[in-house]
Amino acid sequence: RPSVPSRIPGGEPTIFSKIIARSVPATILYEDEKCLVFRDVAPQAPVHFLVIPKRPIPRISRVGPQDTELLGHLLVVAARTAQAEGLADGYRLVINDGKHGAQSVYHLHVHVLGGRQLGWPPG
Ligand code: D5M
Repeated sequence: RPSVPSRIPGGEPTIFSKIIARSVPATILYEDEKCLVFRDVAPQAPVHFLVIPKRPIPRISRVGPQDTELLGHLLVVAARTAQAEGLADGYRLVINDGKHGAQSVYHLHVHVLGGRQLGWPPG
């Protein structure tokens, strides 16, 4: 069958599945049974890492009530890792969704950006 490009919304697998499987390298900051945290390969701030569920939910607009606990866990891990990264002056969490949100990898991920003064509003 034809291969499914990872950029197709809902298509699998993405590059993040390969990072979870360790077939693509990444700088991993934290891992547990439900999630993985690694540095963004194209950092937009001095500290920029991603928190992803191991289960490949494609995007935030596809979540349901069954995902409530997992989504809470991702945010708690994001905050704990931000603290471990020394972001005591604050930071920003971002979830891009779909075309207008400029999502490029269709495996849900929380961006954590910090280490400099961020602007508002985002572009
Ligand atoms: O963000 C997707 C993010 O994923 C973007 O900031 C680059 C990052 N990325 C893409 N490939 C890799 C690898 N291989 N390692 C680490 N980070 C990666 P989005 O919100 O979908 O636009």
